[in-house]
Amino acid sequence: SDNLGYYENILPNGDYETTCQFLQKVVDLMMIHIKNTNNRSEKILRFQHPEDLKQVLDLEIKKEPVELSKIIDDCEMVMNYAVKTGHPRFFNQLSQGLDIVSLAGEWVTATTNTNMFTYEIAPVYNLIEMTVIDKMRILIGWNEPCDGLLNPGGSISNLYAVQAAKHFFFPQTKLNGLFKMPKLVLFTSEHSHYSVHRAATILGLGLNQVKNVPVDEKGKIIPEKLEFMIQESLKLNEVPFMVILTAGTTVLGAFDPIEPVADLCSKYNLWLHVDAAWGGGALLSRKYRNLMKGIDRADSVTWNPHKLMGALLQASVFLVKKKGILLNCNEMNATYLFQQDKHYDVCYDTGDKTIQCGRHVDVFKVWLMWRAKGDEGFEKQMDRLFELANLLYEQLKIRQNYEIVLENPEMTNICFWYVPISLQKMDKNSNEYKQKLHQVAPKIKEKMMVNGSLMVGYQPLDDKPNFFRAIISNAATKEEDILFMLDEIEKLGKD
Ligand code: ABU
Repeated sequence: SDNLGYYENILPNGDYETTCQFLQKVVDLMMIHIKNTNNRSEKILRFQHPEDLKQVLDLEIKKEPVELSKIIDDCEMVMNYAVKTGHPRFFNQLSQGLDIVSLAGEWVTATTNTNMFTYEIAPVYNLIEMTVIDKMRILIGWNEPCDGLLNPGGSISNLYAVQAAKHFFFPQTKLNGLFKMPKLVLFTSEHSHYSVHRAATILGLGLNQVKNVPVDEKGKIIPEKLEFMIQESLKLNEVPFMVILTAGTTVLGAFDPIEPVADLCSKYNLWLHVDAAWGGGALLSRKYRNLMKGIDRADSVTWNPHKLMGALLQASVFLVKKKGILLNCNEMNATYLFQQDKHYDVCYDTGDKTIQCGRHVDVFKVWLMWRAKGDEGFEKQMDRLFELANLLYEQLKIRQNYEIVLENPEMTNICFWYVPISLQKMDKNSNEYKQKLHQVAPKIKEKMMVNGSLMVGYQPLDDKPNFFRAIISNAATKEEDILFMLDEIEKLGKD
């Protein structure tokens, strides 16, 4: 079976048996990767610097074909050097884990290889997308059927939000662009995701028209400052049209207060978008959904199941309360694709609502895992993540080499400094201390990656020197992994 020969031996022109042997070998390798991902004694990664990695890999696409056995080796090579993002000690990104049902969904999706743009070629997937959007709509608390799409990432979902808000208030911009328009201004917090700013550039509003509202010590937008800034903008004859709040900021995990900002949006007639890309999963928990109290008052919401809910990348949902707006914004009526005289109800063709043409099937793996867990299973999963985050926080409080960045965090982002003994006696307000502390996390991070034992992200924020941000969103993580993280950082960070 090792002698599979070349590409022409497998389907569509070769035989089914050779195809089975070839794919079985790839599946066997994937099963080893899955096993290793869940094995704590396996490394998370085998780090190589890019120039060194290039030396050990054979990446060239040659003129002549390579044998299928070599193609299998290529698959093995990729998995050998892949970062095991589902490893229980991977705390680096908001998206973590390797949910097996979601994986099955992704395999089925790949096997059925289709495009979401029409019901014609993706009938079940389009019905499933509508089902998932409606499920999320109910959790948000909107009473009427809404509109929505799965998109390639939260940044694109936020882009849809700005586009929808602009179109709602200024539909003429679809034809005229911003020609002869006043300055259209949107407000978001200093700690919101950078995709908000990028959306303003993509849509031609300009970065200067994004006003960054100050946050409090917990990283939450300050509604009084927001109102002041709206009024200042009006005095300058600008046209405020939108506020973007964050439910779970990227670094601190802060939840902006939705109710008072929704009041301001009603008062000044502004579109309210809530970027719950990260925090959205908490809506599945009765204990934590109140973090987003008032989200039902939003005009639109971003919610990424590939983050807290642990769906495989990628799965980002944009939901919008006003039905029809996505089609109005984006409709181009390509007659080769969206014929209106098809023999079925063409409202099930979703393609003309999007900014894409081809759209990957992201929804199946989300739906499949949700079915497998049920709402009850997801609620348990969410509560467990918060429980583990709390354990980490409590441990940090009692360990003398750590300092907490954000007291009483609301989300499963736990931010902290490791303070080596040599720095512990220094004046914490001195520049020298801050400069030295700033260098600690990158050094420890390098050691983690070279060892392959642990991955935790770090960053500076405002005037704070580099600190670790541990994200708890992996269903594989247990108490022992939280303790390991802190022990390992102490080990790697010793003076
Ligand atoms: N929204 C991008 C996620 C960034 C992170 O994983 O930290």
